[in-house]
Amino acid sequence: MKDKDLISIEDLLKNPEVEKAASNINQELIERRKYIPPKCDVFTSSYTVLKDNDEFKFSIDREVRKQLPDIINNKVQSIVGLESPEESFKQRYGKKYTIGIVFSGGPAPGGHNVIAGLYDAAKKANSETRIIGFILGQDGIIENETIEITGPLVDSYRNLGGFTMIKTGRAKIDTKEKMALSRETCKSLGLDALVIVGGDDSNTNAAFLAQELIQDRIQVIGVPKTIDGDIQVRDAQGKVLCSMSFGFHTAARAFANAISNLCTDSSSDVKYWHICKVMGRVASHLALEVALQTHANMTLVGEDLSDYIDHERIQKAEKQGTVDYHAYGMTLRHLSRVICDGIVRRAAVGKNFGVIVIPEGVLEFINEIQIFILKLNTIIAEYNQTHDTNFHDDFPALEDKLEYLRRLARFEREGASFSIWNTRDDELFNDIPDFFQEGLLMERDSHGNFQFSQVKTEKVLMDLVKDYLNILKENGTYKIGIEKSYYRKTLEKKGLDPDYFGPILFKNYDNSEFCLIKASIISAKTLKQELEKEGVISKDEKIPAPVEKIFQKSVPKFITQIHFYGYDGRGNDPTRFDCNYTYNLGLKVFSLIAKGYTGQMAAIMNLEKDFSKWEKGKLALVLEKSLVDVNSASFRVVKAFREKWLAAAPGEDSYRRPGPIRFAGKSEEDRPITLVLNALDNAGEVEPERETP
Ligand code: FBP
Repeated sequence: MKDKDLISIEDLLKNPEVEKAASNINQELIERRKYIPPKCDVFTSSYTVLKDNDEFKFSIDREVRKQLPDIINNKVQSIVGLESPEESFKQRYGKKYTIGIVFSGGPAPGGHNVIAGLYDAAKKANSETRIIGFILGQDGIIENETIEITGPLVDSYRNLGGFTMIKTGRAKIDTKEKMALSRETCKSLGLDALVIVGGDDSNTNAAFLAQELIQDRIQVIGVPKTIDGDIQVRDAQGKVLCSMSFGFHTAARAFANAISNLCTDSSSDVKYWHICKVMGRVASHLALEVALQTHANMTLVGEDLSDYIDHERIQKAEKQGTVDYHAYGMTLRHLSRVICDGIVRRAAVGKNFGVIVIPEGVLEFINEIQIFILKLNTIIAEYNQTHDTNFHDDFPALEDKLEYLRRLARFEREGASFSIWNTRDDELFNDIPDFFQEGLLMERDSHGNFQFSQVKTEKVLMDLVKDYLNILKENGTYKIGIEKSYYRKTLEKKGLDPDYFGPILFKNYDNSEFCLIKASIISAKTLKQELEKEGVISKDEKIPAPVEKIFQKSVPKFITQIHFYGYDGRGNDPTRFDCNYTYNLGLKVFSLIAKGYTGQMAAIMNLEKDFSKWEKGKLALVLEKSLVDVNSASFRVVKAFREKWLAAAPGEDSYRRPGPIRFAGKSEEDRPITLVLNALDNAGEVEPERETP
């Protein structure tokens, strides 16, 4: 285009289309901000009141009872609506509160709606009530860094993802000093209540903070969040109090959409295996949901692997009169073999492509790696404690760290007192690739957690897979199956008789739709030898071109594309399920505060059912992470369909298209699939999906 045809930059920037493109307010944002999540029936009443719910029983740890004497006897509460309570109740309910709120840990879609729900309920009860946000996680409490949460601020974040409004952090109030500073902050701000939105650690911490602040009459309420889906609270009899933390559905749906697109691409261009690592620090809940959403060809579930026993190896050892201790527990090598088996079987029916889902925390369930992680965690913690410094500052480079470990192994060899790191550990550790050593030795997060998201788990596994596939290729067992009709056409076109060459080239010519070249033919040279042996060609003759073409087509190339799905899904705008769930959690938090409770965790029951049956608030105190239950309905379904989804058979793959998260419109599913399936075990009945109001 000539210069004189160009619109001037001044005019260009004034153009309404350009203004629209340059604005950060688009239609999706407008619709999201406008959306008003429906309220559970109980929250449509003028007031809410809490009633002890004796259905739930807990076994309480003696030490916890000692440390949390004033809150440990809290009962699970159910919320009921109230229209005309007594005057004293109205006064307490409508009193002017100052409420602090903080996000803790990784962002989870829906957090802003917890604030919105709390804000709306609190302001409805008394418009003078103040909501104060602590900035950047619990550091904000320790350091008294706050922001006033106003109506316009809340409105600008309604139904939006992230924790952007007040940010988050991973600090913990875990020392007497930090506890004292936090208490000071809460008192100086005149807080009536503090709301901690966080994971299992933060909610457990919240219970201790509640105990500490009871003397100041400051209530502490926890709200369970994490995309990992590993906060699932049950009572001692297994009754479900909280079946899913918020954020899980959105993250899983976002991952599933991206992974489903890869299924479509890979089955179109048929040349890549896509390796998709999905977040979930330890538990594989997200991977399981993604499997149900997408029907990817292979999905590893860590909890399933940890149950593994290699019976074949045990029997072999028994026959030899020995014991094979390595047969007990999954090894990386064995896992790579399982993956290779799927790849080889698909290749045999012409599918040299596919999608594998690997949970971020899978290494936690591989026996040999678990032992390394445990040992290294202990070594680093002991070092820090003994020297009152930081292991990683003292040994910044990998070589320094390895040298320290070598020293430990030497002490052990020289008969010094018991050492956690022995020569065998050191040898095994030195056998693994540098980048993986570095990953295993990397700094733990502030909660002492091993940071799986920083380790290239998929690379570790796929390197082993590639090595083994090369071995299988060389011994002739990894081949691409050639469709018989294609083979016939190719040979006939050049006047060759396919039925003559078929039994010479293939091991299954007579009985299969996809023909596999004999194991002994692994190169052009071995192909020629075979043809000579069978008297098809003489030493001086060339391999017939169509035969060579068929052979070349049978040689597999294993090309991978590696993906990590984590932060992207964690930052997604919430699904309607998460919007509604979190808004009602916020409303619930205010009910707990208005009734004067402390040391409680807000939860919504019956999430697996239709919205009209979502229920009230409940409580739990000290939380533990919950893993995927391999006896759950959702896992059993995935296991039952494993073979179908691997699709190592002629014909189409069985991929499912969940599509992108649709905020408006009718086609968005309204709850996570795992939630619905797991409820089948508990109740035997599931509410049909209904359009969300
Ligand atoms: P939370 O447990 O705090 O909710 O965080 C979960 C998570 O997203 C994990 O899935 C992931 O392993 C981890 O956070 C990543 O941590 P970081 O944000 O520090 O990289």
